[in-house]
Amino acid sequence: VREKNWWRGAVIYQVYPRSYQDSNGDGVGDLLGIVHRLPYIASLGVDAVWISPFFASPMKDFGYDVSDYRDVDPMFGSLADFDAVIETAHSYGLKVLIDLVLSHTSDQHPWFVESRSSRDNPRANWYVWAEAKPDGTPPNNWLSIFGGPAWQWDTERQQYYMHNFLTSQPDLNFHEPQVQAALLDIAEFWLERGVDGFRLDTINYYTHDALLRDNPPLAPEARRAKTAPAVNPYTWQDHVYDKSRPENLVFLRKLRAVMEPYNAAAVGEVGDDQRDLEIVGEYTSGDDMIHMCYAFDLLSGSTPSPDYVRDVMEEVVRVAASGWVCWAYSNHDVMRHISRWALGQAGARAFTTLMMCLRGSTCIYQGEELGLPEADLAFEDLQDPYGIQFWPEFKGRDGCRTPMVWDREHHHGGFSDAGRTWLPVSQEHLPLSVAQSEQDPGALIHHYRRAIAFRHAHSALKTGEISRLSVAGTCLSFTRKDDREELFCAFNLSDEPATIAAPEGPWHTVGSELNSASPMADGKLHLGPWQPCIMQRE
Ligand code: TEU
Repeated sequence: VREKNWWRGAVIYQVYPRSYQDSNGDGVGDLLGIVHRLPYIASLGVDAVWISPFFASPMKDFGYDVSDYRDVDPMFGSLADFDAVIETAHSYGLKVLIDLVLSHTSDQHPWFVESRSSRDNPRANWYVWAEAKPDGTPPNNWLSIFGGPAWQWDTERQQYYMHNFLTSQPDLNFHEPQVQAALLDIAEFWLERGVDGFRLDTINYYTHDALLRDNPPLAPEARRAKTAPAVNPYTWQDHVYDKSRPENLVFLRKLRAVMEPYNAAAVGEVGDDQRDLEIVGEYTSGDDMIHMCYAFDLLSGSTPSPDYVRDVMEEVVRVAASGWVCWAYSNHDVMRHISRWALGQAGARAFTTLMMCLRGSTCIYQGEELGLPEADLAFEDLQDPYGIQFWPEFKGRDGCRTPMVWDREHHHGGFSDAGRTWLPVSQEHLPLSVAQSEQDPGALIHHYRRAIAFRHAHSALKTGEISRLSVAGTCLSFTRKDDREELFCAFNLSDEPATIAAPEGPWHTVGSELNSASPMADGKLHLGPWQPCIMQRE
């Protein structure tokens, strides 16, 4: 039986199955490879593992284009292998979240094959079909994130269909009740198979404006795209009609109801919206809504300054106070944060400690615990269509998707026995491999373990409120408090030493294993470069 609120404050480890561990020598990772590495994942002390899509797929978007939601792609194994993932994970006390991509399917999905075959078949209304304008151009100005219009002319049906992502990823029509019912059935299928919940892909894209109104342009100064690169014209529109529609709430409520008897948890991805935290608030507030949402505020942009982190956390308090955010610094879509923020070891450690002290749940992306930088790939190596489209201004998502490095002494760093792997193993990553890191007491992985354990040892960090957010020079501080304890957390986010006032009252330093500073006799906190100070009220 699952504890009802296990997901609050949980640490979730994201596995990108193509690149975790290859068990059959074809150069691509698979489910049995994950089974083999679950003891390692458990050793990090995380609560759950989120596995990116492993469903049957033509792999145009590497599994985010599903052609059968109820089967495993042969490249990744079989349903029996998936059962082994669940069983092994559970035996180590790990929850399993799978990645449901419900907003769109592959164009090879039988639903789409049928839907495009005529205008009056039983699934004719399952996708978003529309007439051309009289001059033959698309029905409106909506754009695909991956480049070009969001509309593709279909020669079979002689109509346009909508796709937010690739042309091979047609959007399902959530205005059609049968579509919603079919998707809820799929969720139930996996819950029955034993999953502990879902990472829900692109939940704010589910529904579109039924009147197909044009998106208004966005003023240049308002272009604060959170994930799409600036070179992408997608960032020039205000996406009020093609996504983040109020109707999404209705479907999310139904999904929650399906999950409820299983005590399962969902983390929904709210992608690329100017007001993403507000949407997170709408989607996660109340017991009938989904549990948490993944926000992009720490997943993009340059090194977060203390002011930026304070502003984001204050915005959460303002617009999503009764909701629940799931934070991440890295994932399979963005540049690895060590490179994006140009962090050294000390900086990486500081941001890890900070993450474990933030209010919310948290996702760690495979290899982040090793401090892997973004891999540098040649154009010839690229696999991601998004990168190929916008190269060289935007290099795409392959640099964060190269294979995991297990042991530099082994072929392909221990990832695979194949002659060639789907993306090359980064040579720069080899010295940081798991085996090498385990033997190096100064390696980042040990800090991840300590910081995760620290969070688990403090109920205030998992579920407590956050308050008194403040910035002094290069230092950010706040308190976390529940009915058991109150913690003061301060972080010097810079490579220069800094001094701040210690909080008033009887406090003692905790977290010496995280290099937490102690107050000096003068009542001040002298923080070394990147040093935190965490204190507990007596
Ligand atoms: O990503 C959604 C999303 O917001 C992306 O557009 C994101 O902006 C882009 O990948 C930024 O680099 C999800 C998945 O995480 C991604 O891998 C898929 O390609 C996408 O949905 C379509 O399913």
